[in-house]
Amino acid sequence: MQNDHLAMPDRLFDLLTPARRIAVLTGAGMSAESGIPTFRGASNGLWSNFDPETLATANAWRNDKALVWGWYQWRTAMVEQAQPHEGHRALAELSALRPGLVVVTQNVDDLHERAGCLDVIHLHGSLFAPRCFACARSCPHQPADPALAARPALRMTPPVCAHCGGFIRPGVVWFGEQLPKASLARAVQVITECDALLVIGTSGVVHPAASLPGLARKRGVPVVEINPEPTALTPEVDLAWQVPAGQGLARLMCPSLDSI
Ligand code: BJW
Ligand code: ZN
Repeated sequence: MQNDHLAMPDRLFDLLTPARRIAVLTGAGMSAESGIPTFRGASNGLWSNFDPETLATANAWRNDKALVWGWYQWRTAMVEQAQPHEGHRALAELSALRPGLVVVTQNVDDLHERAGCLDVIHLHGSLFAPRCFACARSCPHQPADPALAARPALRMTPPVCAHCGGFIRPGVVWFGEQLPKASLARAVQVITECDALLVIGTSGVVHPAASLPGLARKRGVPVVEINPEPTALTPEVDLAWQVPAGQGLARLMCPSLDSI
């Protein structure tokens, strides 16, 4: 057998097989193999190269809208040019086999949906749901200029709201902001009722999302982590499979790859 560290642990199969309702919590690492940077990666993580205080808070927006809007347009352009990877597709296949499967994601991209996952809860909003900072009305998403994907620091004036003339902001959840109430409530319900929880590609340091696996653990429900690195959640999970999401999930859906 090649690549032994990628081989699926038998225990993972044993934990997932009897589970009727599988919940999946994903973070930035889920999209890493699609070329989307994570936040806390040591060299190319967004927070290693950009300051969250000046880009991902309501105060940052009040101080310099053009800086913030331009940075999010860069990230939107990157996501629009990215494609879901084999791990996104494997989760969508699993959800077709287990229709109760729900993906709870912290990601603001749409790669789960584009891979075919039908039930996705976005805890931290979406790059594709801009809204007015003043009146909160949603505004239609305009695709970003593809050339922006190569230009992270371009300042851009945000569009204005057709209803009140206020500035349109990215539809994401910044530090210090409340998560969308309905999304968080449903995520809590899904994770409280699941029979198994997969936690994929999150460092587990941002709350309240990082508290969700504890709800499953409290009920004795198996929690499996898929992440090439140990995280803040690793000590609390039943099984930590240290593989990249794409490779791991592809093996989960096609265990015969282990014998290649
Ligand atoms: C791979 C891989 C591969 C790599 N395969 N894996 C309790 C305690 C302490 C603090 C708080 C608390 N409760 C609330 C707070 C404050 C704060 C917080 O948590 N701060 C901590 C950082 C200390 N939380 C908030 O402010 C939240 N709001 C809130 O609590 O409001 C309360 C309130 C109530 C009433 C009124 C008002 C307010 C909001 C949090 C919003 C987070 N926003 C961001 C930005 C979103 C927009 C954007 O995209 O720009 O969300 S921050 C950033 O972190 C982003 C992510 O969703 C989030 C989580 O990061 P994630 O996904 O875990 O990524 P990384 O980079 O950290 O980890 C990647 C992982 O992938 C690593 O483990 C790698 O190993 C792994 N990996 N390659 C699999 N191929
Ligand atoms: Zn408005």
